[in-house]
Amino acid sequence: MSSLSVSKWPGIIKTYGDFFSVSKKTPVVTLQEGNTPLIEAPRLADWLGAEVELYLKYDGANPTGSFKDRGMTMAVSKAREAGSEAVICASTGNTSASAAAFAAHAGIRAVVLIPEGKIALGKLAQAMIHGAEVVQIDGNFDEALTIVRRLADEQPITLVNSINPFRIEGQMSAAFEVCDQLGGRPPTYHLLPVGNAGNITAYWRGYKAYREAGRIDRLPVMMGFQAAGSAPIVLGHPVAKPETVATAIRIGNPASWKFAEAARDESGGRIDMVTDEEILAAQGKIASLEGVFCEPASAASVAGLKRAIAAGWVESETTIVCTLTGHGLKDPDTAIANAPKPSKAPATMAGVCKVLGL
Ligand code: AN7
Repeated sequence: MSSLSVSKWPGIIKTYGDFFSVSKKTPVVTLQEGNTPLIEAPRLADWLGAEVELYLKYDGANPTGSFKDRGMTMAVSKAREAGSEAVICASTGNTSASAAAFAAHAGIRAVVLIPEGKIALGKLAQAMIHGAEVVQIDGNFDEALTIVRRLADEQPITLVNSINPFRIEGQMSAAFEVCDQLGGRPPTYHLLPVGNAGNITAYWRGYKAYREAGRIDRLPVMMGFQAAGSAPIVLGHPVAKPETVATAIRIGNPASWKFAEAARDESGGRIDMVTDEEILAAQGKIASLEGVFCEPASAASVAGLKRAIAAGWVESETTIVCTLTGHGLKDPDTAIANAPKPSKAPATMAGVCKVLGL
């Protein structure tokens, strides 16, 4: 028997390739993304006042700290297969961090357009250190996306936003993992944040593909949550100037709008919104009750669950999965601004004891 108790996880393409548009010829560019924790969260369920089996799918544990790596391994591998030497994206931060990392790993050029001033510090640091050409535009995500779509049409450069179908394919892997980790069944309800709406589209396609393949025998109810200041799907019209503390989902005209509505309608689910206050409260509770640090946008799933429970949209004695899409360290500024401040003490044991009430 080997003395090793762990094996090398080869990434999502090698693991779930049967479900993707890849062949033996596809040069797989992987950072061993996927295989992220599915963490039971009983203390959080108590806080929510729900008699349910609650799990957190912690996709912040991916190599660049967000779920985007699942789609990016596919997008960059397929770009390499097609002979592309450059990728481009617009991003609220995580897509650019992931594109920059995978492009670096593949040895190709990455160009990223980000909204000026509204990108979390960690994400900007990632795009910069991986050597992407970072352009901050004097506008928001939706405007950046319009520019890169046109650029990719006219220049020999591959668009790696979630309009790229390979991105959505790769992101289906999160649904596969959830089913596998639950022992071959889907949750009753799956909740997640919605920004450009690619991820809810991917999860729904993933669950349907897994049922078709006979790996599960039913489908979950999908629930997506936008931030109240950036809730075009809920309002039924684009939002010209989206605002929210959850900068990752500060998107006013989602590219996969129609697919998100299809996921909602086909699954008998909902797309609703949560306020910044609810998002930050949920982020704090996930961190302090379960030891899981996610970024504000991710907490929209748990804030959404709180709403759903209050509204009577979820039955008890069910299995619920909330996806935490990004790591909390992405946005340290928001965490520090909303958490209790450190106490100050003199550099003596007596001084420290006094502060601690010991
Ligand atoms: C942490 O990086 O759109 O609904 O440009 O970073 O699939 O867009 C990020 C989106 C949720 C929303 N949580 O997912 C980008 C970007 C986090 C995110 C979303 C994003 P989609």
